[in-house]
Amino acid sequence: MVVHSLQPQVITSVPIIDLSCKRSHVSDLIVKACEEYGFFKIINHGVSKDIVSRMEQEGLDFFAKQVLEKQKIGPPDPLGYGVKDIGFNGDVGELEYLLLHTSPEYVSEMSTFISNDPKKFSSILNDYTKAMRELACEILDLMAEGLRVHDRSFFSSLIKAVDSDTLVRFNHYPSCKDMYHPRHSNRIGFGAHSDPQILTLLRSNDVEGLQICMDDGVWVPIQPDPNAFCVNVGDTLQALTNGRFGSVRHRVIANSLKPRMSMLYFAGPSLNTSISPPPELVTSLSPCLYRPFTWAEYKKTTYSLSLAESRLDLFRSH
Ligand code: GA4
Repeated sequence: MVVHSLQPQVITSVPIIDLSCKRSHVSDLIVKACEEYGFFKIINHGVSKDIVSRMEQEGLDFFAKQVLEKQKIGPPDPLGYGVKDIGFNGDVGELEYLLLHTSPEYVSEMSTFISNDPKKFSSILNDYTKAMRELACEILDLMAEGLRVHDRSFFSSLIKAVDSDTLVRFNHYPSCKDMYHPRHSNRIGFGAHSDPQILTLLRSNDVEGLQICMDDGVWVPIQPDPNAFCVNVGDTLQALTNGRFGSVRHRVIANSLKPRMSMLYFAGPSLNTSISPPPELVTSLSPCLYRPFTWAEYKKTTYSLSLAESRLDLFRSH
């Protein structure tokens, strides 16, 4: 006999997808995860541990520098080094960060201000960026397959462009002790928001803090796993899939006794890319949810609003 519980289902974890499994199975699981959560973790992703740990060390070395040194590349414009201030509309969080563009020209120019060994820094950052781009493209191709989009590189081609507007971010959430705060106060490390780009790949150390918001408003904590990558759908992918995938709201609570450091890869298209879904995802039953817009237009709107704003709603076609 099947007993149906009257209790609402409490979600305590998110899908963990093994990328080494059968391709057709993986693509179906990814589509399901993106429809239900807009978020999943991947394991057996093939990214070299060495690339990840060298990148992590660069972040740690940078944050360990004297404040005056770090401030040489701040305040962020929005790129550069920032402390507490997020964006230009008064949002604050309990963190310091380094936000960088991934274009090799920008990286080589900035490296001198970031590291005592700029050549080493730019080579590590470029290696990490390359590994993340390959992984992001692989995931986007799997999504296209799972969605039965004929052109399997429809999504990935957008982030492969040489002038793609892709960013890398190091977020460092100091421990409470460092911030002279009572131990268990629920300090907001990074306030609730969705990511504007196409896809985000996040890797963190083993310190918790990340949470995602479910449809019913319940915040689900994501267990940290330094060997996995967290993948989340960005606003632009929500528009590109005509709303099939949801751009999940997430936040970071910084109440840990240990410092958390995360490294994020925000895969975005080039500025002049027009964002509209492939024909397979637009039918008479599911007409176009959003009007076409360029990434430049969307990015401008993003920076004109505050962190928590649901900016994609402004682009709805009806
Ligand atoms: C969230 C995702 C990325 O970290 C980011 C952030 C950006 C910034 O910190 O400069 C934004 C934020 C993010 C969304 C709303 C705007 C823009 C701060 C902010 C208040 C780099 C991005 O692209 O959008």
